[in-house]
Amino acid sequence: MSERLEDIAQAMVADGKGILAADESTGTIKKRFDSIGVESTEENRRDYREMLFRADDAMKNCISGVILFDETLRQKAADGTPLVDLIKAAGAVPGIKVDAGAKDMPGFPGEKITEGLDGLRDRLKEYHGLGARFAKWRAVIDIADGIPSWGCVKANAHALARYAALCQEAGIVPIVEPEVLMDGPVAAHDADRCYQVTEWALNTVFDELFEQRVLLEGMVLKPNMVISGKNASRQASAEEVAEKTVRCLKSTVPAAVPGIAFLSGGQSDEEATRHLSLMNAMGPLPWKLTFSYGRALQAAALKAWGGKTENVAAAQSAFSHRARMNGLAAAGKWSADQEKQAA
Ligand code: 5MM
Repeated sequence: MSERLEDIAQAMVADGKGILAADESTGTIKKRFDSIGVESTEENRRDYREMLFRADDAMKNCISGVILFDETLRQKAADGTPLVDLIKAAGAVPGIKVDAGAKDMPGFPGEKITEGLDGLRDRLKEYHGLGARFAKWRAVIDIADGIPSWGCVKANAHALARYAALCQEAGIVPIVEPEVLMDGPVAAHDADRCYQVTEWALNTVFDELFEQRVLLEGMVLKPNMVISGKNASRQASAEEVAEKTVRCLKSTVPAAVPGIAFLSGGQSDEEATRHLSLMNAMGPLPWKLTFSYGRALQAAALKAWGGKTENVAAAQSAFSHRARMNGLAAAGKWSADQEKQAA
């Protein structure tokens, strides 16, 4: 595969494909495993992820890249094959989460700042040697009374841009993920409030990317959709989410960016698919629009697996089903009927 940043970024948003976010840190994967009553040991985490990466139908036809956690990038399958090689053999690009997590921001109660810039240049060099060709850094923006603040939006955008510049120096495509959370506490957190905050965050991020001389052609944006908060008194329809998201992105994301790969952020599997498909059906658009889902790609597979070897085939078929549905959505061709037929 070409080593040019622009080519890697294009491969990550290839037609009808999207990214599998399997980069749950140790605490998050433990929560996922707790939900199915499986202990979060290194071996179980390996078995679960190996099951996903060996799901040929999904991996070869619908997945362009996989975001890994540090442990997974170094792990071997049960037969000794490095997990990275399974991903490459399926024709997908291996990626690595490089942020050190969103921590309480000093002086800004209720807000977070993502850490991880110290030593990042050396870590990126090592990750490149281990096969990673893209990376991910997630900034978290909360919505609440008086939140987010300018200080928080600015500091997170600056860190994202510093990270992106370091990635490109190392020959690694940065996924830039400013996530405006949908689980805020306030009833007034409707889709319009999400629109304002998302527009603000994205404008600030692209200002900072420009100032840090980041090559837009060699990055992928991973934003939230413009959606009502979980506790909003009014819930936007799927059509409204699609229309507002596309409008917000068109007003903030330069056309030089090759692709936008959404996070699912707590939407149900089918909602995340429906929204993506509606947006793509609104084309032509200046960039590719696809998925980089964690929960919305894995939830059904995780449940079907349940930690048991005898369930591997069923879990792989649950994963392949979701991946296929999202592959269709990335082309604007998903429908509820197809969902039922394929299931
Ligand atoms: C897979 O989850 C990712 C890692 O989360 P932690 O660092 O908290 O363990 C997460 O960043 C994920 O890639 C994005 O939030 C998108 O995942 P969802 O589930 O929102 O699609």
